[in-house]
Amino acid sequence: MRTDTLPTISRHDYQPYPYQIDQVRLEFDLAAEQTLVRLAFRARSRDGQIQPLVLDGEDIELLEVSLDGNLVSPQDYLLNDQGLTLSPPAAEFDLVLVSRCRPQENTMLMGLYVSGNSLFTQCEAQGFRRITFFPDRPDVMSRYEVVLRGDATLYPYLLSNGNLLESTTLDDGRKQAVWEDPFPKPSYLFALVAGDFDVREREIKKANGQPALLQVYCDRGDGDKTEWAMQCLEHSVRWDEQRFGLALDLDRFMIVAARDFNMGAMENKGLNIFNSAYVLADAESTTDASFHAVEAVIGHEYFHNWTGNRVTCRDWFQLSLKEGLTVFRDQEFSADMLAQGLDGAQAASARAVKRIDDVSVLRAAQFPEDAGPMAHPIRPESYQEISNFYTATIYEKGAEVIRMQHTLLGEDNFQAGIREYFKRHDGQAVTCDEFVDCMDSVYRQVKPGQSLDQFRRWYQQAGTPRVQVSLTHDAAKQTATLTLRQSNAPAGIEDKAAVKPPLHIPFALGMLDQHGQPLSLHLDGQKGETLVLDFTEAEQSWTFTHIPEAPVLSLLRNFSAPVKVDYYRPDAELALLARHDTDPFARWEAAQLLATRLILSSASGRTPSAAQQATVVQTWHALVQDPALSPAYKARILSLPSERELLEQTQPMTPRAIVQARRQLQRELGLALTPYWQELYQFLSLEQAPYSPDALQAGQRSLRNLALNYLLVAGVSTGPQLARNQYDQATNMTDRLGALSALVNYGDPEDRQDGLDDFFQRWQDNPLVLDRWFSLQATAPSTQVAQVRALMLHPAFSMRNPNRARSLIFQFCMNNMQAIHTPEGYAFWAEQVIALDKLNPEISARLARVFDNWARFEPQARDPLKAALERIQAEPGLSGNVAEIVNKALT
Ligand code: 0A1
Ligand code: ZN
Repeated sequence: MRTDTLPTISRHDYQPYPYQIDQVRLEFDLAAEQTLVRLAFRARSRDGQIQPLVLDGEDIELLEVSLDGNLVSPQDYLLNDQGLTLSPPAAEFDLVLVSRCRPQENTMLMGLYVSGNSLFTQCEAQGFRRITFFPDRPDVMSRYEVVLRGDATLYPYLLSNGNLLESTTLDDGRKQAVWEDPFPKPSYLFALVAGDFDVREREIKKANGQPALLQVYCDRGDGDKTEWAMQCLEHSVRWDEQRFGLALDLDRFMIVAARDFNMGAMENKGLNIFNSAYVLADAESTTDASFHAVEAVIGHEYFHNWTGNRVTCRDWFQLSLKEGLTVFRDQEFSADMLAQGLDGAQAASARAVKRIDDVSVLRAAQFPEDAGPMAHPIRPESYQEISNFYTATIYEKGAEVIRMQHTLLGEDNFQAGIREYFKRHDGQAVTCDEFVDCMDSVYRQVKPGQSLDQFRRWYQQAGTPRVQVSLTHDAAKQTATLTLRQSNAPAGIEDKAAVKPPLHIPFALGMLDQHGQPLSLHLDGQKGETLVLDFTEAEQSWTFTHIPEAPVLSLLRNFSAPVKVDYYRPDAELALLARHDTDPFARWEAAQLLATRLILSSASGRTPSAAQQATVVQTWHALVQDPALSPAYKARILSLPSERELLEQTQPMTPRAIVQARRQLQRELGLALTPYWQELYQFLSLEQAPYSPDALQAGQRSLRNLALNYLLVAGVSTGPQLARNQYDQATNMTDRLGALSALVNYGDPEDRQDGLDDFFQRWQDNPLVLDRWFSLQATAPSTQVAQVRALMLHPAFSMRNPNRARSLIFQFCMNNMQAIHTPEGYAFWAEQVIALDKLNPEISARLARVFDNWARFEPQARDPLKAALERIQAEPGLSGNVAEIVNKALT
C-alpha cells in the first residue's frame, strides 16, 4: 500500500513502449499461501536501440532473473516498490523471471487473490503487475501461453484465456493445464481461475456454422442458478452477430462467478470473471431488476470481446473508447431484448423504458460527478490513480457520446463506421480520436460539406452543458421560431477554461398543438414529427413553417444529448405533454418535471399553490387510468424522481428537506388516488403465468409494488395486510422483497422486525439475498448510525467482501439521507473510509467519493463534511487512491 500522494500522469506525455514482446510464456505453481510465477519472453527493441527495460511490479517478490540465459545479480538491476529496471544485453534478448506472490494476503482483490476456496485474478487496470514483473500497459500486446499447476483436489479446474491445449496429472499428483490464447492481448486481459465449480455447458453454432462451447462456472451448489446467465450469453452471441455483424472468435467462451469482486465483471479474453451478483439468478432468490442487470452485464462483457479486446485502448486516457462504446452496445442489446416481438408504438414504449432507466442512472450518478471536484472529460487529461477513473463519466456519459454519433449518422451509417473501425484497427491499441475518424469518414460521405470536427469537443469538455430554450410564434406567417443557447460552465478542479467553445449537440424536437395533437414539422425542406437539429453555435435559431397556433414544445426527445434543458413554461403545458406526447421519453420527462417542481418548491420552504398540487394529482390520475400504457412504462411514469436526482437540482443541496418534501408528495398521491392504487393492486394480483423476468410480467410486478408503496406511505389502513399477504404468498423475490421493503420503509415497527427476521431465517445461506437484507436495513428511514454499527457486528457482516460492504456501508452512506446527514453520520462515513482503505483502497476511494461534493451542500452540512474529509486526509498511511479523491475534494 502506498502512503504518499501519487504523481500526476498527463495524457500528453504518452510515449510508446520501446520494446515489442510477441510471445509470453507464464508458468504458475498455484497455492493460496504462495504462488510461484515463472515468466519468459523474448523482447525486441522497436527502434533497434538498446534501452533500459522497465517492468512494472508491485507487492511481489523477485526470486530470480536472467537475460539471454545469464543470471542477473541484484547489483545489476534496479528494484523498488514500483518495479524492476534491467539493462538488456542487446536490442533483442530473452528474459526469464521467477517471482512469488501471496494470494491469501491479497485483500485488495487486484492481481491473484483468494475467494472462497478458489483462486481468481483481476488485472484491469494495473493488477497484472501484482502477479509478475511486466510492462503492464494496454499498448503492449502479446500472445500468451499459460501453464497452470495446482493441487488436484482443491483445483480440479485450472482455467486461463483461449484454448485448452492439454490437461494432465503430474507425477506428484498435482494437476496441470496448458492454455494458449491465439490473439495478442494486453496484460490487463490476462486471467486465470483455479478451483472446484459447478459447470453449465452449451454447445452453439456460430453464424458461420462452426461450433462453440459456452460455459458458466460457479460455486458448487449454485449450478441451478446459471440457466439465465447461459441464456443471456447465448442471446449476446446472437445479437452481436445480427446487429453488429461481429462473431465469436474463439471455440470456447467461459464465464466464472466469484463471490469477492471489486466491480461488476471483467472481460478477460475468453475467460470473463464476474461478480456472482451478475451471474446467479433464479425466480425465488433474484429480483426482476437483478435478472435484467445480469443480462446487461453479460452482454457488456461479451461485447467487449470486439470493442475492447480485438481493438483495445492505447493508454488509459482512452478508457472510454472501449467503455463508452460497450455500454452503448449493452444498452441497445437490452432495449432490443425488451422490444423483441413488438412493433410500432409498443416497441417504442418498451425501448423508452430502458432509456428512462439509463438516463436516470446518468442523472443520479454522472451529473453530480460533472458538478463536483472530480469532473473530467470522457477522455481525461490527467489522473493520479487510474482506478479512480472507472467513473460514470467514462462509462455512462461515454455511452451518450457514442449514442449521439449514432443519432447523427443513423443506424446504417453508424454500422458502416463500425465496419471501418475494425477494418482499420483490428488487433491494435488505439485512441478515441481514431474511433471518431472512422465515424467521421462515413459522416463526411453522407453529409457532404459537414464533419465531426466540432463534435470531437465532447471528448475534451467536462461539465454538463445547459441549453436554454425560447420560442416565438408569428400567427400571421404561421411560423414558430425556436432559439437555443448553450453554455458549459467550468467543471472540476482542473477546468479553469472560462470559455468553452460550443458543442455539436443533436437536439431532437417535436411539437404538439394546444390539444395535444402532434404537429408535422417543416424546416428548410425537412419534414417529420421529430426532427434532430444540428445545434452547433452558442446561440442558434430555427424557423418552422405551417404552424398556425403557438405550439407546445416536446424537447430533447429520447434524451438526444446529455445536457440540461432550461425552459420556463407553465405547469399546464407539462401536464399536456405528460398526457399526450407521442415521444414516450419526453412524456415521462414532462411528468417527472411536474413532480420535481412541486417537490423542489416545498423543499425550499415555499408552500405550493393548490393549483400546482392539483395539476400533479390530476396528471397522475389520468396516467394511472391510461389503458394504452404498458405496465413497465406506467410504473416509471407514476414513480417520483429519486432523492438523488432531486438533490442534484437544489442549490445549495438540502438533503433532509428533499427527503421530506418527496415523502410528502408520495403521501398526497397515495391518499388522493387511494381507490386507483387499490384497484390497480387487485387487478395486478390476478393469477399469473409461471415466473419469467420478461417485460410484461416484470412491468406488472413493478407497478403492483409501486401501488403497494403508495398505499403504505399514505397510511391506508388496508396497506400493511396487503403487504404481509404478498410477502407470505410470494413465489418470487420481486414480490417478496417488494412487500418487505414496503413494510420496512413504511410499516409499523412490529411488522418491520417480523419481516426482517423471517427473511433472515429463509435466506441466511444465500449471500446475495443476505446482501439485500443488509441493504434494506441500511436504507430504511428508521435506521440511524447506531443500528448500522450493530449490523456491522452481525456474524454475517464482513468488510472484506465488497458486496457486503456495499450492501451495508455504501447503501447507508449514499441512500439514507436522513441518517447520514447528521454529525454522527459524517463521522461514521470518515471512519469507514479509513477502515476500508486498510483492506481495499479501490473500494475505499469509491466510498470517499460519496461526499467529494461537500462544498455544494447547505452550510450546516458543509462544515462537518469538510472536517470529516480533513480527518481522512490526516490519516497516516492513506492509500494513493483515497488521497487523490480527498485532496481534490479539498482543493
Ligand atoms: N472492464 C470492466 C470493468 C472493471 C474494471 C476494473 C476492475 O478491477 C477491479 C474490474 C472490472 C468492465 O467494464 O466491465
Ligand atoms: Zn466495460
